[in-house]
Formats: sequence, C-alpha cells, structure tokens
Amino acid sequence: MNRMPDARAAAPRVWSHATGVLSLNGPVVMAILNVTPDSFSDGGRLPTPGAAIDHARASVSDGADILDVGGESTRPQGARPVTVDEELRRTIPVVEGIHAALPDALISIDTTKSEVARAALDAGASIVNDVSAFRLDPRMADLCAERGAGVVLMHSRGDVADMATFEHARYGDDVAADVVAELSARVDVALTSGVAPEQIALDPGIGFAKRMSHSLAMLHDLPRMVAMGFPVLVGASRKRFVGTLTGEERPSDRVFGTLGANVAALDRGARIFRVHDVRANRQALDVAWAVAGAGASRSPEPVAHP
Ligand code: HH2
Repeated sequence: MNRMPDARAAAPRVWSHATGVLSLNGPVVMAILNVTPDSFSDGGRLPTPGAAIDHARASVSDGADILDVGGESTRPQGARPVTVDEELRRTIPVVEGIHAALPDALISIDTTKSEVARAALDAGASIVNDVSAFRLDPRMADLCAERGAGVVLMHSRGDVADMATFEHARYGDDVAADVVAELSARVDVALTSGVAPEQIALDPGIGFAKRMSHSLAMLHDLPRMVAMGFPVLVGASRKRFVGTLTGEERPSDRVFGTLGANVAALDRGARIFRVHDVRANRQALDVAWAVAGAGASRSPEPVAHP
C-alpha cells in the first residue's frame, strides 16, 4: 500500500502562528533546546543562555525550521515539576537572546504553564508546545487564542511527574482510537476558547503514557491522526522505544533509530519532527521527501551534491 498520496492529500499545507504562517510543503524540523539540568538525553548541556543561543545558531545552520525551548523535564524517571519562577528564569533569557541574535528564527516554548507561555510570547516566541494539551493549565487556551500562537496539542495523561511513565498506559484494543478521541476533546477545548483551526498541530505523544507497543501503534496508525485535519508533529527523538528496538542504551546513540522512526512517520503523514540531531534528521527527511515524489523541500529542484 502506498500511504504517501493519501496522507499528503489530508495534511494541511500551512500552520499559523503568532508572527506569520509556516509552510508545511515538506518536512519541518523542530530543534530541541532543553535548558534543564535533568532532561533524559541532553539535560545540563546548555547551562547558560549563551550556550543555548550558540546551540540555536548551530541548529539553524544545520537546517532547523523551529527552535523549541523547554525549561521543565518530563523524563520517565524522577521528573520533578519546577516552579513558575524557576521555569521563567531558565527559559525567558534564552528566548530573548535567540530572538535578538536570530530575529527571523521561529521560536516555540515547550511548557504547560500559561505564565511561562505568555512571557515567552512577549519575548519573541510564536508557538506554544504544550505536552498536556491545555489539561494542566486551562488558561493556556485563552492565551493562545488571544495571541494567535501556533499550538501543539500533544496526547498525554497524568501530570508532569508521571506523564512519561507507564502509570496511565492503559488502552483498549485500538490505541489510535483512544488517542484520537482524547485529542479530539482537547481540540474542542481549544476551538471553544477561540483558537483558530489553522493554529493547531497535533502530536501523538510518543512515550507519554505509552509502552513501546503503544508508541509503535500510534506511529503505524498516524494516518488516522492526519485524517483529523491538522498538521501532525512527532517527537520520537532518542526515546526509549528506539533504545529498546536498537539495543542502544545511551540516548545519544539512538540517532539512526530515530531517523527510521521519523522517515516512517513522514511517509504516514507527519510533517513536523521534534529532534535533538538536526543535521541528520534534516538530511534523512529531505531525501525521503524527494524520493516520495514531491521534490526536495528546500529548493524547487532536488540538489545533487558531488
Ligand atoms: N517530548 C518531550 C518533550 N516535549 N513535545 C512534543 N510536542 N512532543 C514530544 O514528543 C515531546 C515534547 C520529551 O523529550 P525531551 O524534551 O527530549 O526530554 P525531557 O522531557 O526529559 O526534557
């Protein structure tokens, strides 16, 4: 079965955000910038705003389309919620610094807190990436509506401390049906608050309240999420299921497995890819896109490198 034409037909071509419109006519790479001491893969790697801004510059030159700044880890073991003040202290100087150094960069803030989202939008962010899909802070929906922010509604269950564990990983026979139903309810909340459909992207929440079989089922059944009519974002980068399938213990050794997951997800209609390894994913996704027949995403004609 060739899934690409169907998935392409259903997927929206643009995503509106607070400062413009992003084309989805090709794979979009969202670079992860975790300014946390404890993220599962890259915690502590960007200890100062300066280091984060340098990383942002490198990510853009490696081909990132969006820079996703996060100041609170949801890692599977021992994630500890941080206070609003601490999250503001970690993230806002970084958002401000990136916006000043790279005024054209599209910045997203990875937070479940409306105070942090508001300050980040004031500092130059255009997208709010909420792993709780507005569950944990109901004020998020009004804020995103008011500001016209791009919104990522990710499927999860539970709170920050346990959402990436297996605590809530119970599904019926059809995992995708449960996830689609729960996400539809979150979309309704967003729309009711005045968020425009064009602002919304959906995310299956790989590894969030999901065992490996659940994450694989969601990636396999991604066309059913695409059929909801919103752009689909996938965050498979270096995650546990990739480690299990490849036997790679260290998250930083899971790059090749991540590429496999993301190319498969692209084929099934995902358009936005949240990744640690920008250059590798940019190249893999651009080549997969070109092979699938749409032409290279970055230029009208596929570019041949010697
Ligand atoms: N995964 C993580 C964090 N934010 N946002 C979206 N939309 N989708 C995801 O899959 C997703 C996300 C967890 O990964 P990471 O940021 O690398 O780790 P940590 O939570 O430990 O900071």
